[in-house]
Amino acid sequence: MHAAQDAIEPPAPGAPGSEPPTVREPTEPREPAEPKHDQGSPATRTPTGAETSTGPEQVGQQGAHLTTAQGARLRDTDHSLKAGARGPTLLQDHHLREKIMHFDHERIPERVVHARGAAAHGVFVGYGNAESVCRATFLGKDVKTPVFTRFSPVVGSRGSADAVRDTRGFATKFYTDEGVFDLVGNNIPVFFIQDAIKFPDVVHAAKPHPDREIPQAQSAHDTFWDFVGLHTEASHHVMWQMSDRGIPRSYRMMEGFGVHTFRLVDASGGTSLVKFHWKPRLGVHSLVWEEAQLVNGVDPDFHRRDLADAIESGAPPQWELGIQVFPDTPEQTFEGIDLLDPTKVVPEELAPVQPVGLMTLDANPTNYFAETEQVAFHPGHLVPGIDVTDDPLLQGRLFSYLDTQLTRLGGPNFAQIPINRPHAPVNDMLRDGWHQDAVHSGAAPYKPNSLDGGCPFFAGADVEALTEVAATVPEGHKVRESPASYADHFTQPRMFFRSLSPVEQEHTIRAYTFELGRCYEEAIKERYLGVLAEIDADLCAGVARGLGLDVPSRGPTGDVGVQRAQDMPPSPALSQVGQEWPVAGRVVGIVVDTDTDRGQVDAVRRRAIGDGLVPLVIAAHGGQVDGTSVQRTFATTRSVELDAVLLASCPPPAPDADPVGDAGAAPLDPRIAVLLQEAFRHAKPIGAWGAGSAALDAAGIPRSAPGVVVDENADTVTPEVLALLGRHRVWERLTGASAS
Ligand code: HDD
Repeated sequence: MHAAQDAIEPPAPGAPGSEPPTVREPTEPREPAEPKHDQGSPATRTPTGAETSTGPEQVGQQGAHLTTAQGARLRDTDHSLKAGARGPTLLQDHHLREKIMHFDHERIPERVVHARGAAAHGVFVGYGNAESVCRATFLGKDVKTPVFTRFSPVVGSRGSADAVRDTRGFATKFYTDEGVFDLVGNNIPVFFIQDAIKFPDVVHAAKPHPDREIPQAQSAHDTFWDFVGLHTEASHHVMWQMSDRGIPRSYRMMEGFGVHTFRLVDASGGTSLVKFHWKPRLGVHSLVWEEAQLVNGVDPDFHRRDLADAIESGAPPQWELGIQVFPDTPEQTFEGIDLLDPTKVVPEELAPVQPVGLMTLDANPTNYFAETEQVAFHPGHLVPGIDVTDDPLLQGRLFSYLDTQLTRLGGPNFAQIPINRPHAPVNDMLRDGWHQDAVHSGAAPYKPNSLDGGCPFFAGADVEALTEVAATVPEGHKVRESPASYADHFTQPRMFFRSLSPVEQEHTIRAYTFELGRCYEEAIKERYLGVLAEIDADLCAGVARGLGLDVPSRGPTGDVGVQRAQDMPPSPALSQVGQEWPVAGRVVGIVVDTDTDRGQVDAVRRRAIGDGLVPLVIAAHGGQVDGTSVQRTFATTRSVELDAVLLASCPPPAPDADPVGDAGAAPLDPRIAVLLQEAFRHAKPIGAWGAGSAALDAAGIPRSAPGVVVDENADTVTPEVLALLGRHRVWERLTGASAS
């Protein structure tokens, strides 16, 4: 390990910010949600708590009178002004014209990528241990900074589904005392391309086909695989996407990565290179493929709902911000890895991720459009102590994010939209333009001036942002080419695949097989098999078998001059299997009926709530069953919203339903049979006691299977099931041909 990595210490256990807040009892699901606290009187602060000088930003529905936009009171909003009850509508009806005009313009262009998103407010608390490498004050010990984080699939449009196979955005706005810092990352630490000039190309390839605009929100189509087969620098990113990382269980259970290498500057001007990581307290977990497909039908808003419910129920998700620190050498490499190449990771085993602060997301947005839709991130929003590097992907992004907001948010004043307003004082010399909210005083928005007393003044070198670090710019001719080190496209995907557990490898093989299997062009499939052959022979053989094609004998034929794959040691940190994680915020279904022992169910619920879980009682009908409140009925629940199932009964089918299960087994409601079979296939822990055990037999689930816990009493079953939940899934069930 290099000395630069030793520079900071992880926080001591018990240090401020290192403990999760106490989890309150989760609220029971309810529809519709209670009115939000701020649908009342106008506030004088922005949604993130910044003071506003331009009047009320949060306007509720509960004023005494309905008015026009001009404040004129209205007596009717249901009838237009007409010449007689059956006569034509009169142009003079201002309310009609204003109402329709405004409605006609309610939509703004969706983001060209990351159109669909979900976001939350929170706070970041610095541990104070990064001060030796970075002078940004928000990393200081116990410094609290408001944040707003938006998560987003990349490809789908605003109305698409959440659980698609895709990369996820992970963008955080820190409203620091020194100005806004945006960390605009993804849940995958590498990117498709090495140079921003290719971004329009990769997005055109990934988006739906231009003729029929299908498929929506997925990469399983010809243009995507055509592009990535011909641009093999994408191989590493594609490998992550085809792995379980491409279908996260929850935004709360995703890592985040700044992707690029950034430059940190310390108080005396010393610099280091750094990669940013977000580590979720709940661990990194994924859906299984069949589950993801069901989710997209059953609950297309699965991730959005999960984030909002967890926050509302008092289980706010948390992530530690971590950094990998590298010496700022002229070569800008570490252990032979080019730090300016955004298709490469530095394995954590070579450069440990050192935690420098904790983010807690504890408040849902009040208004989706005002906050989640209008938030404008930018990798160039930097504070003193954090600087960019020459990574050509990052350099291009510095242009794109400013530019896109002009169209999306309708002009150059988007920094004045409440969600985007800095908490640090703003004293720019930018003036006028569409949607100018400020009423600037003064006569001389230029410098130097003598008319406004010379104001505003310049900052000292110790607090200025956007510092020009005296990094050496390599001399040479102007060229359109990449450095030789960018030609290694296969070493790291090989390392990634070989770092996965067998069950994760199997999922990855199936994902490639499915996606390529959805392509029509044989040549595209064959070309990509060539890429896989270069990465790993078993991977290639598995996919070729599924496609019914020959294993190619040659490597890729796409990019010219690409290097052969080298062997790197595997990085165990890349696997999601084999660790224990907190279970807070997980959902446990409890199936009850009139024969259920209510005392036992109450005890299970108390235990689950005590551990921060969300127990859902499931019964044949809503309301109450023998005094126990029901949260889901057999008609309104599906297995995919549950992380584990507990059976306190074997509810029989409705009188008019067809019987299911083996002859001789107790009759079971077919919807519960399906729920159990899915939960079993998706390797979820299942527990049963008393009459509940008979439901297992009726659904054809072996009592002796791994992760199936059966006993006479809930007291013994529940702790075992919750312990299994800590491993996320019963991985043993996910091997073999029947695995999902
Ligand atoms: Fe980007 C949005 C992340 C490369 C151009 N990007 C966007 C968002 C995230 C990322 C999380 C959504 C932000 C939000 O929630 O509003 N993008 C990345 C990462 C990249 C990356 C991690 C590579 C490491 N992006 C990238 C390149 C370009 C863009 C190379 C263009 C040259 N990205 C955009 C954009 C978007 C955007 C078109 C769409 C909406 C927006 O910016 O505000 O400008």
